[in-house]
Amino acid sequence: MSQTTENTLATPVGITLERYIMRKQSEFAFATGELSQLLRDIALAGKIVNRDVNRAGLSRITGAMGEKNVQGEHQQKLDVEANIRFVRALTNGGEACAVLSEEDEEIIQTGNVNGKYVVAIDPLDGSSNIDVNVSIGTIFSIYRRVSRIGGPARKEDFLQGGRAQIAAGYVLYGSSTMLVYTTGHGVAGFTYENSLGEFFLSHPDIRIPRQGPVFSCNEGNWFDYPEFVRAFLTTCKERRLTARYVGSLVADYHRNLFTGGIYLYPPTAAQPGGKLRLLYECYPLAYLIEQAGGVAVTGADLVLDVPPTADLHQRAPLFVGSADLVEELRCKATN
Ligand code: AHM
Ligand code: MG
Repeated sequence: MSQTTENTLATPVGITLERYIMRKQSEFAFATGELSQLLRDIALAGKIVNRDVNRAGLSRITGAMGEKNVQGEHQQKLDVEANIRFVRALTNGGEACAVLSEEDEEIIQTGNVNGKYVVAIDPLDGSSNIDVNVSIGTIFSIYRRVSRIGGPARKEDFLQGGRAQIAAGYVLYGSSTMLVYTTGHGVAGFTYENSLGEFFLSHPDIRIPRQGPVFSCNEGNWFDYPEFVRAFLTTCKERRLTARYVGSLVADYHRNLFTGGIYLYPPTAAQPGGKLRLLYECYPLAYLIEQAGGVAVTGADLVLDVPPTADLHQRAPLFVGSADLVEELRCKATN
């Protein structure tokens, strides 16, 4: 056997997402497999969007030349395309009765009236980075519906509050593509193996360090930040923390999850309620960070304890990351 072959074989590719989901399912006495199917559907859409993102530059050239692709479909912006991919996958999978998406004002009824779940998604987050080849992501949040099975989903299904989520996660389309999710029993991360077309378990029990070297925010908004945020950022600089801001929430969050750090999107003068959306950005990432040992607040309050209003697309400030850093910020918000 050659040295190269030996080296390749010495590193097993590991557990596929599929097998991991099956194993986890068998660990829960009353698990019926429906949630597992939902996660598979999300992974499938993630793979397709990964492919679309990877050839985005080429598709744009095609679009500019003819406006229609080889299938005769009109070229679409990537975020709209990602929305279609996820809604289709969730519709075809059969378990989600409705989807709430950043791209659509109203709830999308999938027609799966017997589906027990609803899914809130930001299909492609990081709008400003989509066209310039910088990491972007998908964020998702899953609830068990409270409306009657057999009928259409209702707004209330999505307005149960952050603590009612039964699963949440994200897909990061970056230097490698990863799916990271929780079902309330810790956080696991899977890396996509392009040539095999599979996600493999690469990060089994993700824990965010209590402290961290990074703060991530758009400092261009400094003069619009509330005093407590400026005071906190000043202490970060005094302690020589590192500034890192991609401008894609998933990418910034993912980095800080591994290195330790804090991501901030404070309220500003222009957006006193914050910029990020509560239901499909703040809640899922707050649920996941708590599962990884971190903290997420909107200021003085834990994100997951903030009750939703009737607005499906409501915004909230977000401070999320390492427990000690976020608590320090929270203290300043309270005083
Ligand atoms: P989007 O949902 O329109 O993409 O907006 C959310 C994005 C986040 O990914 C990112 O952290 C933030 O907005 C960046 O905003 P800003 O450009 O104001 O710093
Ligand atoms: Mg977004």
